[in-house]
Amino acid sequence: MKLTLYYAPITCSLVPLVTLHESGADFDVKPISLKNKQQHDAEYLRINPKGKVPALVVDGEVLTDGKEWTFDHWTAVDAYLFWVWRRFGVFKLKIPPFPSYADHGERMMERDSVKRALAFEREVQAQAEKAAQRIR
Ligand SMILES: N[C@@H](CCC(=O)N[C@@H](CS)C(=O)NCC(=O)O)C(=O)O
Repeated sequence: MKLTLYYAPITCSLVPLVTLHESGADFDVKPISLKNKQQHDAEYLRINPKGKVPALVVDGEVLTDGKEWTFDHWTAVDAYLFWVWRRFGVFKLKIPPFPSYADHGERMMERDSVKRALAFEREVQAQAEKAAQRIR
């Protein structure tokens, strides 16, 4: 089975990226830079005419909505919770006073899948920054 995930940093596409790492599947990731408006490129619109991430291509078939992911119950929900928790930090919002939610976020940060996804996110952001500097 060939899996290709179209992913953009900071977005909800972190959810399938973590989930794919958790599943242990072999997959490719194609970075899409929202900053550089790559989601509107003709090449990407052929994959996802909505111009949104994520898109997961499974043996040529494109899945574009969270409800269609086929993995087990736990991982996607945990990854979603983590993504929401992380945005409080990324956008410097007031963190809700739910200690167990914060604990969950800290535990997720320790997971190998999350570490790999976030390291990849940093790489993609650095590449997009370099590309943006070349355009300026
Ligand atoms: N679950 C929906 C929503 C996806 C969505 O809203 N993605 C955002 C990132 S979290 C996006 O691609 N935004 C870029 C844009 O709207 O130009 C889907 O899969 O189609």
